[in-house]
Amino acid sequence: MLTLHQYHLSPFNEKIQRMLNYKGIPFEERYWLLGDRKKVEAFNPTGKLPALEHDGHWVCDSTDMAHYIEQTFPDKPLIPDDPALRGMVHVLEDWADESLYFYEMHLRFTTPGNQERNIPRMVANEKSFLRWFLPKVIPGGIRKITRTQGIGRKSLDQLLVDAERHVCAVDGMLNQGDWLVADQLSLADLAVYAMFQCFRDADNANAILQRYPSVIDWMARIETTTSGNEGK
Ligand SMILES: N[C@@H](CCC(=O)N[C@@H](CS)C(=O)NCC(=O)O)C(=O)O
Repeated sequence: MLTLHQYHLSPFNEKIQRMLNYKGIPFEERYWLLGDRKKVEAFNPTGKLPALEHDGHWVCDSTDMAHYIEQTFPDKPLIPDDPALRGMVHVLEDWADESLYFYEMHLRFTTPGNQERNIPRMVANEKSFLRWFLPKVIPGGIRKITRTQGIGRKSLDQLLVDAERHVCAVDGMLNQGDWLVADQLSLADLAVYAMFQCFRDADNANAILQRYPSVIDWMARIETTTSGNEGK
């Protein structure tokens, strides 16, 4: 049996959930609280989630999980064999995980209006002290991360210009077909989708998405093709 261990509201959950849904592989979900960090570190020393447990075997990074799933359950492939296409899928997945991720996180959890709505959702299941305390420290903690990464040093206006350039890039890629790489759904679509799905929870980023109907249609296509029990 597969168990996906997750924190609430992480885009990386959705990338893996949709991959498993598409391949028709049943899995259980276990959600951990931010207050459970020590228990999480017992199976993943980085303290990060998601983590995948498969009959006692652990995989602890969503990219590693995606490759593990693809190797273990090769039907309905999501990572192409062709080296050029495989390279393109890798580059797009890495762009989503290592660039778009910081935009969605910064916009959802540190910008006015979005922060007040999304942080309570993130901590809704924590014990009462942490439900009170975490909203006071999470925005500052995330700002520290994005300042170190770089984007957190830009003005909000500049960040939104960048975000629109990213959405526009996907819009441009969709001029050539229904999916980002070649003519079929791949891990690249799921990774980028997962970040744009989080953009929807930030009013300023969602307004950008809404200006690109081909991107909205592509997101709907992914939802139809990979639906299951995701979205918690
Ligand atoms: N590269 C990792 C990133 C996972 C990640 O950053 N997860 C966040 C939640 S969105 C996390 O666990 N944060 C807690 C922490 O950094 O301590 C992956 O692809 O799985």
